Amino acid sequence: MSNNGALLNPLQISSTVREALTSTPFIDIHTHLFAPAFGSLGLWGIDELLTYHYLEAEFFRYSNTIVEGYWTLSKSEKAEAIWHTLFVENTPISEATRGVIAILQAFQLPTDHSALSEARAFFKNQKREAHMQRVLQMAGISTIVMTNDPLDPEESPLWLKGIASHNQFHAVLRLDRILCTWHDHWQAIVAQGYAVDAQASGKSVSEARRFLMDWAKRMQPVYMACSLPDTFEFPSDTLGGRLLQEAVLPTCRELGLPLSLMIGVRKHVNPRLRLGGDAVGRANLCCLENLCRDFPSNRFLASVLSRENQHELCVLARKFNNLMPFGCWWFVNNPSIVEEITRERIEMLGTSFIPQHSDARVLEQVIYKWANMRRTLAPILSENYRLLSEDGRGVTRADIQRDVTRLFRSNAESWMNLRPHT
Ligand code: RAT
Ligand code: ZN
Repeated sequence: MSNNGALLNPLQISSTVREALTSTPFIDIHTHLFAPAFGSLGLWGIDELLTYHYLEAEFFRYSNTIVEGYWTLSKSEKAEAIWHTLFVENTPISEATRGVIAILQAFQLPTDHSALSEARAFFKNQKREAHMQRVLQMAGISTIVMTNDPLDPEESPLWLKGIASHNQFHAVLRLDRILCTWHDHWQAIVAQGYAVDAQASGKSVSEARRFLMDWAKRMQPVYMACSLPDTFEFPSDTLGGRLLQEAVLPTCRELGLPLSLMIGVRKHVNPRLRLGGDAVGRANLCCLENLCRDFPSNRFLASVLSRENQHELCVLARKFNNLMPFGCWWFVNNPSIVEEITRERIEMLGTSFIPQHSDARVLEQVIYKWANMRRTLAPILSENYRLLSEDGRGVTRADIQRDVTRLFRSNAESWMNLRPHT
């Protein structure tokens, strides 16, 4: 029997799991990162890391700075204020602050009170493309899936001009402005040459379909996506419900693309905090049940924001094989909750889910977010293999490698129609 086929003892299981998690390049299926051709839309470096909206929200827990005053500061002034408040005057033990420390440490930069100027000098000296490759290598990821909004005033002109594809970055056609805020954006669709109106009446739906088709041709997306409120219902006799049913779902079917639904965000509960001002609400996942049942030829990727919805999502995935749960999103992307969700998913779904995405907005965040996932997952997987061995089915190195590949590569590859990596 080859080494790969030998049964492992508990110690060997743990080290093999760690090895497989370290050596397998992951696919990051939802980020807000951009390929280099998108220029300044792609954020990187220490000032961007410090002004991440997760940290901005934490900053106001400690600082008396008036929110409106904060927004008038320059990027570097904001970064300095956050550094001083969260990293000097307080101990950075929250998940998001610890992430910055882990990044500094990964580049062997100082992590103490005086680290900011050295970090700035370091990032200033990096050449963008080479730095990007190094970061992906450090994070152990081969492939990044972007979030691309055809109605974003900064992004859409780049696509319309034509943007070179990049073999490590894949596009996603994001639909929030179409499905959730049509009233504010239908005119931008008109400006791009489509005959839609404010009520999405008449030929608006077929024009919206033509819009999606044209953008899909331009972006070659791996899926379409929308983030939805906790109050989302389907079916629904609303403008968004109609556009989803009559424009988005048929276009996804025609193109063989999955639709990713991220459910449970309560937008702008504190608008003064801007991006950091959204909260969470428990959703009624009957919407997902109805979609999966009534549209069996559509495939759905789903992530839910509320901790209380996670178990229900696993149950639904057991009922519908056109549903793929993915990631631990935003407020549930903390080690204690990731652990709980991932245990639950393995127990209920085996390896038929996608455990994590980074949601990185700033390039270097992939380093700590993926390190955290590997660290949280290693003992969980090891324990499951130990239990399996105890129950009578020994595990081999080949079993473990197959499972890790499935969780972090091939489930995503097959759902997004990506050619497997060789
Ligand atoms: O996690 C985040 O950064 C959020 O602000 C959202 O962007 C969310 O991930 C989304 O894609 O809507
Ligand atoms: Zn996101």
